[in-house]
Amino acid sequence: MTATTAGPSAPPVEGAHETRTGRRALRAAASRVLLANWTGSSTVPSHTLYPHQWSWDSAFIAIGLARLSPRRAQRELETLLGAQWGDGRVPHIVFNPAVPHEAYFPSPDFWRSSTAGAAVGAPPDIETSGIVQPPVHALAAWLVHESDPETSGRRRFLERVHPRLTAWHDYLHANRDLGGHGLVSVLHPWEPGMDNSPCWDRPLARVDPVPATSFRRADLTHGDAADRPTDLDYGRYVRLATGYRDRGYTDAGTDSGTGAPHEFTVEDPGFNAFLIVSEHALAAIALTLGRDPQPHRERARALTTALVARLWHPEAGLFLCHDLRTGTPIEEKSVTGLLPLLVPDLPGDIVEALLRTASGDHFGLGSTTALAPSYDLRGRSFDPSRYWRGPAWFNTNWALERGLRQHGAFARADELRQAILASAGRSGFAEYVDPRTGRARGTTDFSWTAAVVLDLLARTEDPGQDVDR
Ligand code: 9WN
Repeated sequence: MTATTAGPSAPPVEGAHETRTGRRALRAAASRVLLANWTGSSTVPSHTLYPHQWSWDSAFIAIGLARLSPRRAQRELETLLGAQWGDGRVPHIVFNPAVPHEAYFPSPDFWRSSTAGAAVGAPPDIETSGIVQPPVHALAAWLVHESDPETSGRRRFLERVHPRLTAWHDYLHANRDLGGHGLVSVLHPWEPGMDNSPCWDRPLARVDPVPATSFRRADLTHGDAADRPTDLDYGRYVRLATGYRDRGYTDAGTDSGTGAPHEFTVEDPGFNAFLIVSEHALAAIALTLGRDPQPHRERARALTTALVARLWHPEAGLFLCHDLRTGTPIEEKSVTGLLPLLVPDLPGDIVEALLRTASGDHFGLGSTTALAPSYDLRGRSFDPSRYWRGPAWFNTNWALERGLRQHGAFARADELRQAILASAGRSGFAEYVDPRTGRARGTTDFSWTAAVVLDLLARTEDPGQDVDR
């Protein structure tokens, strides 16, 4: 891996999705973002703010890269899976040794994976973080394969990734059902990928923050402080990660059903929805390889039952996170509670309710907002700019588009697809946008924004596509 520098920002592409020429321009612009963010073996989310490889980013990136270069998409996932730990976990960051430590906090010398994680199988020769992110990878591997089965077959891509993806899911099932209820728990707000969501405010309030003077944030060098978490949040993130590291990244905690000894243990609907979809993808992969798909289907079925039984709240009209330490639901409406739309076997009344909630006052999809916000428009903590506390993100909207289409809401899926394309192009492939105005927030030239554009364009009639095999 080499450390590469950022190229010029993508200029806004206005109304590009509406004509054939426009779609070609949008595709070219999105391709330039991914090509510029490629480091030789994987893709950085952003050269400035996130100069390493991130786990769920790589899954979305691979889905988009597959439309550009199936080989590169395969490499993206295989690089990530190459950093898998012996216990099966796929770390949330794989560090590029060529990038200086000051470029991102927390850096490898904070996580110390190769030493602190040695007992649970952290690789000795690659530095990574020790926490995880949502398991979008098997879904990504399947979509990468499907986009070009011939190249995938020739390169034996599925054969190579299947054991690693299975080990990853095994880790989650065996080590992360911290409540013992058949759902996977997250033990740090970075794990569900929606770091600063108001859903974490209450469980995080119990965590004693380390002083802000004890660490040096790198994100504020590149990002606007109004778009990012506060120092107090960071103090708590650091406390939780330090505790996990100092316990050798061990997960034991199922006995009490409260997730002890972890101070923060939450069952998150989005994380579990991605796991269900990825179990279905593993079933499809197993079938393609002539192996038994049944264990994956069985797991998907059991997870779906547990998801509905534990996290569905009809009075709220969506799924809620569940705080294992207090044994109570977290009464905040977040886009994570809509993500189970991705799950194929969801009961019909729940699908109907989710569709109503998505377009109702709290998310405004298709009425007051073009893209679903990350958090309740009417919530006490709504902030249109700050990180996961209101802005609309492109990966979650891509997932919702897929969920809408899967459940037959074609017109709404088409509308959302057009909105994603328009907003991504207009915002210079922003990390996230103000859900009411579409104004770019966070960084630009953001990889998964470009990736979901490439995927959605390829699913659009006449995308004007050339693929490098
Ligand atoms: C911490 C890389 C990642 C995304 C997360 C997003 C943000 C990191 C940070 O960036 O998190 O993992 O430094 O804020 O919240 O979803 O994977 O794009």
